[in-house]
Amino acid sequence: MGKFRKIIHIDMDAFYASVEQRDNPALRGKPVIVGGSPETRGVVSTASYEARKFGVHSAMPTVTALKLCPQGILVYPHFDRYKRASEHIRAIFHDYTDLVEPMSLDEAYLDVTVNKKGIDSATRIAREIKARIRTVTRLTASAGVSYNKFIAKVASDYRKPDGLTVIPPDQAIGFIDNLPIGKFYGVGPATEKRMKEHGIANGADLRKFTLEELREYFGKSGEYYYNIARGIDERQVDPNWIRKSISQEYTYPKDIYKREQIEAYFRESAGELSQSMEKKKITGKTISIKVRYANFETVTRSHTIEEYTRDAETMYREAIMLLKKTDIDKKRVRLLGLGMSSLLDDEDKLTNNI
Ligand code: TTP
Ligand code: MG
Repeated sequence: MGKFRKIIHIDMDAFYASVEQRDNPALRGKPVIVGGSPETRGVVSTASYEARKFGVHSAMPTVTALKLCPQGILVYPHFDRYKRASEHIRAIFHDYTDLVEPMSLDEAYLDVTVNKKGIDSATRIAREIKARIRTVTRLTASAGVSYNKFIAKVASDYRKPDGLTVIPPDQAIGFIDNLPIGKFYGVGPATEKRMKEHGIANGADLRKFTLEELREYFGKSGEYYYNIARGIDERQVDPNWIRKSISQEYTYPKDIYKREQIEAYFRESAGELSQSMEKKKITGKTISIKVRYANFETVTRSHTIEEYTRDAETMYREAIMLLKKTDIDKKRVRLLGLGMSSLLDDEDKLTNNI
């Protein structure tokens, strides 16, 4: 066995929309928008590739999507169908290895370094899996093959739909160097903006910064960015991994003290966290805030509410209440953070009818 692991990342193409097109031939080749009703401020879950050409994308309000693409066909989600397709693809993965870490209904990491079929080539396994997914579900998937999770994930997104991208260890740095920073897994729109402020447009730019600099700019994520710029990601494929919390934080270039500035942070952050939870299909009951004062003293405050939620307004309101239990009126602040825990998967909600 070589010294490198063999990791595959599989991600279904326009998943919900493809299931809808599969099950209703009248939708094939058409701009399909899967999402909630515009009347109830619903958002887009996903859109078919035909609809994406108009700029429609996940998490966008359905109202906006229908303005961009008036001929778009709005379909309400059929979670039972997505769940069934998901069970089918997971069964296929387990024919090759039990080291499967599902990230959502349509996405998983596989470690096939050692596999049940004794196949040496991870590329061949990826090809077989894609073919079997197509036969069993009549849907297409894209796959990335590499020696760690980060590169496999980015590779699966590289050529969509129906893509297969293989990045061997000796090509990793070249691949990362040319990768736009917004495509890095773990770099959302807010981080992308800040990266660009530091002159970081791609992987090559990111690698110019020291660990200390990246820690200073991005807090605890700094080390992650430092490593991935070098093609290093030791995270294991863990079949038992369950998310226990979700959070984000921001270190200010200069300490802040104005209440409006602090409230503005929580307003924006609640919106981003809400989107991120929508994407991950989770809700939570415990809202936490984190405040680091200029002297590095750090406090966290949390409150558990009655109902599971990912509503931005609710999280914002709770955060503002929690601020009363801090010294923001007396001390300058260098970092703010917002998080949710006591999480629930929409899938559980679905099956348990909570
Ligand atoms: P993704 O894999 O992110 O998107 P996708 O499969 O629709 O398209 P792509 O070809 O780019 O992979 O998400 C999988 C499914 O999860 C998606 O079909 C619908 C759902 N989802 C939401 O409900 N809300 C969201 O914000 C996102 C991103 C996904
Ligand atoms: Mg997908």
